[in-house]
Amino acid sequence: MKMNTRLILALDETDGEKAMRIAAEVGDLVDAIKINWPLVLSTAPQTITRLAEHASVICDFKVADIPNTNKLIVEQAVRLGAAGVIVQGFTGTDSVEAAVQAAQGRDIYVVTEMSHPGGVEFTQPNAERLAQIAVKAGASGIIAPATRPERIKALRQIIGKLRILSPGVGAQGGKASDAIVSGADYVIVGRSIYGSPHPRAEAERVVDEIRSVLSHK
Ligand code: OMP
Repeated sequence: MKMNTRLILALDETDGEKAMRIAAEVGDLVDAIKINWPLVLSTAPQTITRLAEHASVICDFKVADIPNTNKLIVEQAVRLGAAGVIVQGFTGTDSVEAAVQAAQGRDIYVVTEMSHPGGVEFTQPNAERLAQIAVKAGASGIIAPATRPERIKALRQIIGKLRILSPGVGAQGGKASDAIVSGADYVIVGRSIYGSPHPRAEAERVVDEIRSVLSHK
């Protein structure tokens, strides 16, 4: 995945044609498009391949299974054109390692502390261990919450140079600039872009906000 605007679009739009229109409209403004179950299930897995014409595609399947099943899922995502896949870490190091191997050089990202309020119940107390599993298994990076930027800083201490992708910006209340200043490499933004009447203008606004803090870093 390139590192230019540091914006990743979470395309959870369930109208397939609208999703493709938005992908075409903002493709040059994003470093990747993240696809999750809502769009895959409302269209078809081949949507991954179609989106890959506009940007690198990250499959957010939050894969959470035994090593063999993780491997089978990641292989299919890669076959369809995924540049990265998001997996859960609570399944253990062997399951994440199986995903990393199956990805054959594509990126595996491990979920640590989740961005929503319930993320404090189970994922927050275990986030440091999940980040350690990401490091041990050879993942490319982690997912960490823009809604709690101080946690991005804490998790950076554990993962060193691995990448941090940070969701929770906009609709969930987090700020792109806070996440980047706290050490995120990329921010993940969904509803506030694809749900906007002017998705491109909103994406440009987020990119400008990110650039304004990067120039001071
Ligand atoms: P918006 O809240 O609409 O900006 O979308 C956020 C996107 O990031 C959704 O696709 C979520 O599934 C995803 N996400 C989180 O919101 N919180 C997390 O802790 C982890 C993820 C993720 O793994 O991407």
